Amino acid sequence: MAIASLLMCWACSTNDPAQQATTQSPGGVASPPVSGANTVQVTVKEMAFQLSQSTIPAGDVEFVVTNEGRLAHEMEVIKTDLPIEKLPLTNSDRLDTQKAGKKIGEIGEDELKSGTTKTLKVNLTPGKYLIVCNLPGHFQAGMRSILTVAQNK
Ligand SMILES: [Cu+2]
Repeated sequence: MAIASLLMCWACSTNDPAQQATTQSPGGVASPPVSGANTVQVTVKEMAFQLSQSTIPAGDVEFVVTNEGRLAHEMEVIKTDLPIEKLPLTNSDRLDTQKAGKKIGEIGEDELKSGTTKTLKVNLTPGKYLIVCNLPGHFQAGMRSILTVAQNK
C-alpha cells in the first residue's frame, strides 16, 4: 500500500502542468541571449558576404557565419577608414590587411569549410569595418562588405 501511493505521487508530480509551464517563457517568445550581444548573421557564398544588417550599435557583437558556398572561405573583420576602392592590395592577389587597417578578429579557412557555421565574438567601437575573405583573388571577386558601427545614444 505504501509503495503504491509513492508511485502514484511520482507519476503525479512529473505530469504536473504547473511545473512544465515554468520551463517556457510567457507567450512562447524566445528569451533574449544572456550575453546581450548584437547578432549579425553572415551568409558566405561565391563570391560575396550577405550581412543581416549593415549598421549596428557599438558594443559586443556576435557574428554567426554560415558558409553556403561550395568552397572554403574565411572571414576577417578589419577596422578601416578607407573606402573599398582605395584599399591597398598586395602583389599576391590579396588585400594588404596591414595597410588596410586594424584586424579585429578572424574565422580561418580551416574553420569555415562548405556547409559550416562558425561564431565570432568581438567588441566593436564606432566606425567602419571591412568584412573580407582574403584567400587569393576572393577580395577582388567581391568578398568584401562594409559594416557600420554607430555611436550608442
Ligand atoms: Cu573566399
